[in-house]
Amino acid sequence: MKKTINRKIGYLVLIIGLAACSAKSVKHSEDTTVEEASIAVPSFDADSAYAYIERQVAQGYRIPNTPAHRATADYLAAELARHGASVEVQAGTVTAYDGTELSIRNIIGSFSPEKKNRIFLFAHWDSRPYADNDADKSKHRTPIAGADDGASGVGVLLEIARQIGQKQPDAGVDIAFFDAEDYGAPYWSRSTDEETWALGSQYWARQPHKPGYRARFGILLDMVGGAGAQFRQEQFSEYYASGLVKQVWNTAKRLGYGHYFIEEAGGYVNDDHLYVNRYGIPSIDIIPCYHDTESGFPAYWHTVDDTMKNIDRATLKAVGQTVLTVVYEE
Ligand code: AHN
Ligand code: ZN
Repeated sequence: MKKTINRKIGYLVLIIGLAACSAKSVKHSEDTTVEEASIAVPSFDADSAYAYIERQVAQGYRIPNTPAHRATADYLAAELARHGASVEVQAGTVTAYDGTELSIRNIIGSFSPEKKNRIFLFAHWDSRPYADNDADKSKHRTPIAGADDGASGVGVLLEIARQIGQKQPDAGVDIAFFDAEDYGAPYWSRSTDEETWALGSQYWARQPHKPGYRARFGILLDMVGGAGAQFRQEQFSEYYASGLVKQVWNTAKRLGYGHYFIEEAGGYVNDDHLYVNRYGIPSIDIIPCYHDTESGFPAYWHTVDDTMKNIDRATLKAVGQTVLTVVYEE
């Protein structure tokens, strides 16, 4: 009996081993067995990502022109550098929907900057100054903690940076934390101008951190930590980078995360990836999309309930392991 079980486990290990190598061995059929072993994908540590999210939320509201915002920028730049990235902090001024001049910082960490084959990973790091989707109208001018909306994408990318620091993938990777994504016009401003959102990535697209910067593709992580999140296929992503949408959703399915990455169309979301796409890097947005909430986003979106209590390590693992796998298989 025991022998049978052992043999079964043995076969299981063999099958998993073959499955793990199959993608790469097709692409590089001339590679030796030794080189194939080097493509093993690191294990994404969801506890680490969770701690990175907690750390950002503990810093306070990451709203441009505030001390907590400046302190967070310093922390994020230092953390990328600690993991071995060459860091550029792009400081600038943009004009908000109400005419306020915002001091912003886009933070970009580059791994293996000499490599031509590059992947661009990004998230916004600011948090919204208004809980203008809260059921309680008296909260609409209160800032949100932005545990999911902002901090989650950055937390996953910091953990990916930590993994890359320990073991370089074949591709060069650039990780950008964009500022002022979430300072868009609230309803009381009477502006419906979509361009009041994503000010940091718009700034970067006009003036990239390196002139003529190129990457093969980009992946945006936005609100990737909510318990039971469902990532449907966002439609600007489908328009600009349908092959990458398939690659990411197939990778998730292969890893057993098909219940997070649903193969259905989501809505069109005006987000940082739109400006990276217009700049010329085909990019997708991993973002929850629902048909049963008014906003199409999770119920706590832009409310005072966007706190750590919604953040689930299992979701962070699903997203982090999927993106890490895509990165290491390129
Ligand atoms: C708008 O609501 C216009 N865009 C959604 C992008 C977003 C906001 N992501 C996080 N917060
Ligand atoms: Zn937001």
